[in-house]
Amino acid sequence: MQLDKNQIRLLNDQALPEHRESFEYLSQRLKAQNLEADKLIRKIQEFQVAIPSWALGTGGTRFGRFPGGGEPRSLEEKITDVGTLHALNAGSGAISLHIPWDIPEDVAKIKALATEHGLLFDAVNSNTFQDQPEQERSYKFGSLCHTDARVRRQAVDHNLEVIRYGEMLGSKSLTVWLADGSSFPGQMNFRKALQRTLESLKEIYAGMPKDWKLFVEYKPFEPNFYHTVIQDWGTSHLLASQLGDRAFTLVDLGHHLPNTNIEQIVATLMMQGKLGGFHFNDSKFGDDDLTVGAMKPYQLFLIFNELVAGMEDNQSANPSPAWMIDASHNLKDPMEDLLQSIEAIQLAYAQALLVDRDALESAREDNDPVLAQEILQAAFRTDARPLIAEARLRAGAALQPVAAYRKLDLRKNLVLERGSKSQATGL
Ligand code: RM4
Ligand code: MN
Ligand code: MN
Repeated sequence: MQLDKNQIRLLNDQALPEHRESFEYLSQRLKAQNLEADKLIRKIQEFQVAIPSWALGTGGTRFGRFPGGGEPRSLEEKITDVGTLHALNAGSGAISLHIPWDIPEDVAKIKALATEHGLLFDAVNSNTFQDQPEQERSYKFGSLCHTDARVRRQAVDHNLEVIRYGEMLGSKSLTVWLADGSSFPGQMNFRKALQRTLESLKEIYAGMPKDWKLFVEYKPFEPNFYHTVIQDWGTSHLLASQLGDRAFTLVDLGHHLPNTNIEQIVATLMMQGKLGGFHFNDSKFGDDDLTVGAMKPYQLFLIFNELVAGMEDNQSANPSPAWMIDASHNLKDPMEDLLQSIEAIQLAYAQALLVDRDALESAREDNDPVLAQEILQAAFRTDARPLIAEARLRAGAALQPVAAYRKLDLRKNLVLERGSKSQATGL
């Protein structure tokens, strides 16, 4: 199902008078602060966030799963769903595949379909955290860190295979997230496990095409509860540094212990030119996979404040990070959740673009925390919604994506087309 642009236009027409009024007002306010709305809109339009293929179905917890129906049954249908999201918000122009959940059978057809929807293939993700039915050896006690060289071999080979799939589709990076670790004190030799992981990653790194990047994700807990081999950004950075120039750290917002200063991690990594990828989600306790911005929008803004500072810093050698939403949905319609997430990301980005950086820098140099806070919060408290709505409008997308999704009855149509019992591969 391809969304008809005319339907979006008709809905936009209804919301246009009110939008015009608020956009006009905001543009004037921004102008008074020497900010050009047109320039900001272009930046917002350029900021594209990849949708992971596993986010289109219902997730669930280990206690249960409550699917909503109409889930994509194939990679083609997943691409179509991301296409629908992109048609509505013009901000999710890429898809990130997880192998083996999304093995492309007919590469030419998959590529053509993605192009039809204006989508690129972002980082490919390997999966050595589950055993697959046809798999010879188990990852129960780890993969790249395993004590048995044959298990490590299998895990390395899997990653090399994922790279091959990515190459066929035009991806330029591989994300490695490992569930490796231990659940009981004494179970694993920390040093040996890390050393073996490094050796395995070296092989994967060597197997990447020369224009590819390797993203090393970290996580302090889950599914292992005592130790994870790559527990934090420091461990990831250590590995990335030893691997080489094309290895980077990947920050996933849900992969921190409560109250970790993630914005500081972002600043440090960007200063080192080592922030490669970014996974968005929100949480209260851990890796909760909640809608981006649902819980801590100010923290998201502070993180974007550092991301923007890093991206605008000409001295920093940090390449533009690969942006992706990483969430799996338990209660909401996944499509609505993703629309809300993209909106929250764009909003935080737009607000971070409004920060008066020169004034902030002098407040810092003058050791004036009061003024620094005024400057940051002036940007955070600006209602930037008309700006991102205008960015969408100019790109032919919906002024109000969630409302449009509902008014067009898109979930109902998906259920009619795919049935109420269809189940997507993924978590
Ligand atoms: C992990 C991690 C990875 C994602 C898997 C599905 O917690 O965030 O990025 O690939 O979940
Ligand atoms: Mn992640
Ligand atoms: Mn995660």
